[in-house]
Amino acid sequence: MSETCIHVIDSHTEGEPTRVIVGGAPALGPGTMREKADRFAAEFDWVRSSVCNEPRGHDAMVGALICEAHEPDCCCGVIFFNNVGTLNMCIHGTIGLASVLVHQGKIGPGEHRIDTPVGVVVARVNEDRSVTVANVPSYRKAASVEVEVPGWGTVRGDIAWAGNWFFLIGGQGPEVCHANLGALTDFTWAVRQALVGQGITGDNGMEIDHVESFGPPADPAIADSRNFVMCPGKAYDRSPCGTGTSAKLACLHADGKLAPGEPWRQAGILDTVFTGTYQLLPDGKVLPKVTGRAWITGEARYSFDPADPFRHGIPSSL
Ligand code: PYC
Repeated sequence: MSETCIHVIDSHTEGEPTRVIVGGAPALGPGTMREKADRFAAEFDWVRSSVCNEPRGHDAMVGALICEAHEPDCCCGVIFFNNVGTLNMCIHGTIGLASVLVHQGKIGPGEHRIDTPVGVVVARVNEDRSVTVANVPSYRKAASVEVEVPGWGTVRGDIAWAGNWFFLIGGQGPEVCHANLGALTDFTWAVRQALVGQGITGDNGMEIDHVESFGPPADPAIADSRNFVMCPGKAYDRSPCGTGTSAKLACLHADGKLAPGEPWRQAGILDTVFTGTYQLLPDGKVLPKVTGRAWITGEARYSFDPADPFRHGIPSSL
């Protein structure tokens, strides 16, 4: 009855879910993590959809496929994916992955190199079970870029790379608070579509697929800022978004507003917090380090009944 069985362990990182495939995944063969991610997208999209989409998942679900690393000295490689496709990088997911590996007894406190499609990141499991992720080198590409957004007017934002491409907006659009989830979704999605429509991209024409809006924190004793992050599948990040926090660090550095090593406490829309710092690299880019916590929430083995029309998930309505 079952053509295959996929074994997953679920967690959430400061509110944002990660579903790690720990067994039953297809082998992706040799190559770099980018090549493996491209092969996963081209040949095994049913795995992504089975894991992230309804009826097993939902629009906010982020999946993680553990692979053999290509780069030396890594404990593993990982491909992140969501309701619509693969992600370049994901820090909340890396914190979730490291916490799952700790849960399984595969790693302990200390530093662990993890290979991703955009480069090697280092996850440090701290004694208190929080995880600090040293991201890929990050930078602000452009400041105060204008985009005409139908229904919202001219919106200005910074464009930054931090493992994903971000458009960072401050002081425009709906107030960044939980009561405004619908309006924030409409605003940031309209910005994302306008960026695509007006050909505003990251380097090498890469799509800016994350839009981040900032406002003041609920409590300045706990955080320096609060964000709302729109992800590529039109779901908002329940956590403060680790790559989004990294992009913010790159912009704060570029504006001379945060010194290397100085902590930045980034709250998300649920008021959970990632703490970020950065190190300045010789080429002027920054190396962000983001700390957060994940909790294991469950474990499942998926079966695939050939008679079930939705065994490979219901495609996202996007
Ligand atoms: O934490 O980097 C992150 C992330 C990206 C998309 C969702 N979370």
